[in-house]
Amino acid sequence: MTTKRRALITGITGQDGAYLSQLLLDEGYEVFGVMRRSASAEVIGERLRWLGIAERVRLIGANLIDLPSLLDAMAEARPDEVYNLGAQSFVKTSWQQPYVTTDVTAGGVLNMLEAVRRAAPKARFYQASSSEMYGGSKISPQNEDTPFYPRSPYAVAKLYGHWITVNYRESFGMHASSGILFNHESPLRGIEFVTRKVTDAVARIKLGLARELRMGNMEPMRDWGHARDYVRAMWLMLQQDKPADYVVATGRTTSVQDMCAMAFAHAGLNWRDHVVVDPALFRPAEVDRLQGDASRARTVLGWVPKISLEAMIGEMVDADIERLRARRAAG
Ligand code: NDP
Ligand code: GDR
Repeated sequence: MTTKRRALITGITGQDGAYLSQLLLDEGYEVFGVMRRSASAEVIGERLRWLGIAERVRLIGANLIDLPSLLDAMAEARPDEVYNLGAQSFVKTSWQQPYVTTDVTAGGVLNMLEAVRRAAPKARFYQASSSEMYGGSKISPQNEDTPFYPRSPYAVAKLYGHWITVNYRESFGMHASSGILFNHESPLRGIEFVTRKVTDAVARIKLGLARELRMGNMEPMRDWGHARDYVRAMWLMLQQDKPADYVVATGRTTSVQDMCAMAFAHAGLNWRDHVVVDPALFRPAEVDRLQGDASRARTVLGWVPKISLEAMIGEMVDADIERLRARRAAG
């Protein structure tokens, strides 16, 4: 009998953690996840329940800012692969809570690398880096060699996480890879992010529960893909003999306004009838345009995205309509 491979995921209760868990379970892994203590634990497992896998993953109480708890998590999970997806991941919040963002999103990576080095030295490590690190770059499309220019406390923290991962790989020979992932979404996206905010509003308007959607800056352009496609790239990175850094993107960039128009049109609505631009929702510094060049991921990993933006936005609108209908039916 072959023993099952074991994976430990931080951020397992988030969007990517849920889809990655599903993929790893399908691949026959035993999946462990770090969950931070919360008074609302039953709400936090919602995404895993949505995918029907909550009973199949093993949750371990730990926190990215608490190294002893991470060492204990390593000892319990004895992982072959570690995916560090946990973070304060909302860019706008990073201006309101820069210290929390730095402690978790930057310092948490160092804690994880130390925990792996000390307690699971053979494990392969994945760091969830971000296209936000390119921020103000004037070079487009962006690839692994494009210089970084972070434009938020979040992006600065991610840049630290990226370089400390590279440094531990080069210093200690760790199998540590950094995935520079561009925006990816799904029906499990947090409601504060722009795609889900829009698809939820479209569903409310469609069902007569709301009339208006207040938006921030409609001009920024993003390279949006589907989380289900992107977690496959994470896994592929850790299946390689050699660790490396990879851009993961679709190569197509779309404005917030065009994405918005797409979502309304999917429900037979016109965005111009409902959207109000509110300057109070603008960010202190904006990232105007992101577009990734995922040639390395395509060549080395054989990774290509399968789900189009139109299909994804349609899936998200339909899922939000379904959720609201179910809530209404439940009273
Ligand atoms: P989410 O915001 O959905 O999930 C974040 C996860 O981190 C949650 O499980 C959260 O737990 C956990 N977490 C937050 N703080 C701590 C802490 N102190 N200790 C332990 N866990 C903590 O993010 P996504 O799934 O969208 O993204 C996954 C990762 O990929 C993040 O690092 C993000 O920054 C990065 N990324 C995401 C992209 C995207 O477009 N989605 C693109 C590029 C990078 P809880 O449920 O308790 O809040
Ligand atoms: P982003 O995602 O900051 O790119 O970070 P988000 O969806 O929050 O914003 C995308 C763009 O939309 C503009 N925008 C609005 N955004 C939000 N959230 N709400 C609004 O009302 C609104 N109006 C306009 C924003 O200004 C921005 O330009 C995401 C996160 O998942 C990060 O963790 C990840 O690293 C990056 O993607 C890649």
